[in-house]
Amino acid sequence: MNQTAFITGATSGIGKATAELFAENQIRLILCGRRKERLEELQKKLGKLTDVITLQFDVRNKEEVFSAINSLPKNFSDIDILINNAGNAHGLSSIQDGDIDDWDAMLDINVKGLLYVSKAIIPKMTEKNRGFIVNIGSIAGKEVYPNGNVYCASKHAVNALNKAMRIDLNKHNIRVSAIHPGAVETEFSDVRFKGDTEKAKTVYSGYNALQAEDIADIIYFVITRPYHVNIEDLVVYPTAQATATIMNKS
Ligand code: NDP
Ligand code: 8X3
Repeated sequence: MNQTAFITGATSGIGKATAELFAENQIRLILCGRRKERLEELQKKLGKLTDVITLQFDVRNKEEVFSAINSLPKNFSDIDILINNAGNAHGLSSIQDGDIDDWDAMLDINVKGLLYVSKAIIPKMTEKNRGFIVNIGSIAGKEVYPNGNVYCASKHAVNALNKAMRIDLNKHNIRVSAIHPGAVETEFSDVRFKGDTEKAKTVYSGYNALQAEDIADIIYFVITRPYHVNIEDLVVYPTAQATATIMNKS
């Protein structure tokens, strides 16, 4: 597949699994994240399968975002697919007990970071009237659950931006899709619970949680439909999950 994909949050979880699957299918990769060692490992491993370049930046920092993207060598600057995946929950507290730094992190990363990256890449798509943006939302962008408040707000914003992008980019022939997973077993809960791995494990125990590879498969399916087909919005649960809060645990 002679295409170039730009994946944010490629150092872990859904982004990493997507990078691996894309590499197996010879999609050229621009992989982003903050953790340099992980980016280097990925470049070494996936570089055996496809062309890979890595960009280390924090999506919260707009100077870093624009300078990293503007520094792409010419042979990587023609981006066909943007996977807006970087994001996390920080904390799980009631609105009255929430930590303001956690709120800032979620809104800055999940919403503003996605906007900065999109703003830097969209002109590369509008100028050729072609491109594909896949936004990774969440069931938290469709429902609000107890103590999810600001994370849910950030993912509701992603849901709105996904729709807004599709509307505004419609005249540029650009496909825009969102995938909204339920529980996926990644480092997500380690981050949410600030490194409390025991607590994080309980989120995925007693049922078969989705794996990052399940979401990567879906992303690959979405981006490989014929160009006239746009899968605009998908919610994906583990079979054991019925809503954001109803989980059939043994
Ligand atoms: P992980 O914690 O495994 O991965 C998160 C990725 O985002 C990492 O690669 C991390 O890279 C990157 N990231 C986080 N903060 C920043 C930042 N400030 N700047 C740049 N990159 C950043 O979680 P998932 O794979 O599960 O999460 C991926 C997406 O899926 C997120 O948007 C999440 O909200 C969403 N999601 C996850 C679900 C789940 O249950 N796991 C369910 C629904 C949606 P690094 O730390 O190297 O910067
Ligand atoms: C991650 C899924 O249910 O923890 O977006 O919000 S949930």
